[in-house]
Amino acid sequence: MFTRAIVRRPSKSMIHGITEANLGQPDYEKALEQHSQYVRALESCGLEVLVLEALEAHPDATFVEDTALLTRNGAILTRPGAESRRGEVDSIGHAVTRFYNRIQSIQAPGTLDAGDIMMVGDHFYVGLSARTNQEGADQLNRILKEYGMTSSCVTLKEVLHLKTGLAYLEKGVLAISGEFLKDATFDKFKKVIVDPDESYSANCIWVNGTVIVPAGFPKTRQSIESLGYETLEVNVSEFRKLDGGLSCLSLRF
Ligand code: CIR
Repeated sequence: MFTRAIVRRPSKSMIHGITEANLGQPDYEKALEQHSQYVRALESCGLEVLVLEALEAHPDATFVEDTALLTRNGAILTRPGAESRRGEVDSIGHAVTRFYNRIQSIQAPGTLDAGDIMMVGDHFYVGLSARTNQEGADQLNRILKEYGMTSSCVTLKEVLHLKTGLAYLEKGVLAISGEFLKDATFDKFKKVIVDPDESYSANCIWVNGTVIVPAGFPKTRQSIESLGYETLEVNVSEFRKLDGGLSCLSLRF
């Protein structure tokens, strides 16, 4: 179970965030409204949410997930693969010290975006991607070992982050799409197969028994509900325009 989340309000500069989505510029006012709804959804799942101030100097800073990994035994601050995002980490580090005594950091030349990390109990799957390199994954593995946990790597070919295409829904259930469907690494899971025309919804989040899904993907929502989960829909269209989704917008711990 999670008890808390950390989020960060989008900045006006978000319209200049990194993107390959080709969906146009996000609407800042709409993004703010969607962000508030997202916070309310987390709260309705029982989380106490710390809302950090926007960081105008960092257009992508609302995607807090990438900057830290918060585990039950300690925290790890990342070193994001995109240089323009590295300055986000100090501010997250500051917030994390409120909750964790044990904090380590990924060091150069390692790079790691925590959107590439999927937690399954005490094991962490790490995507090697355009953002996360082998050195970053190796450092993470060493830190997790000190924390009494393990990790293994998955090489990405198409999607931005590991959790762009995968979401662990607890109880051995994995929402899975695209390139990961044929990866034997995930054979042991019970799968919710996300249809190619709903692939964005593979980025959904399990929060204390409820699965929060992005609005507008009825097939995925129904497949998840058919397994007995409660679901909640949140519209994150403005964050999708920046290649971001539900998981990217919070650190849940
Ligand atoms: C980026 O490219 O870094 C942001 N525009 C989107 C980050 C999305 N984060 C995530 O998938 N964990």
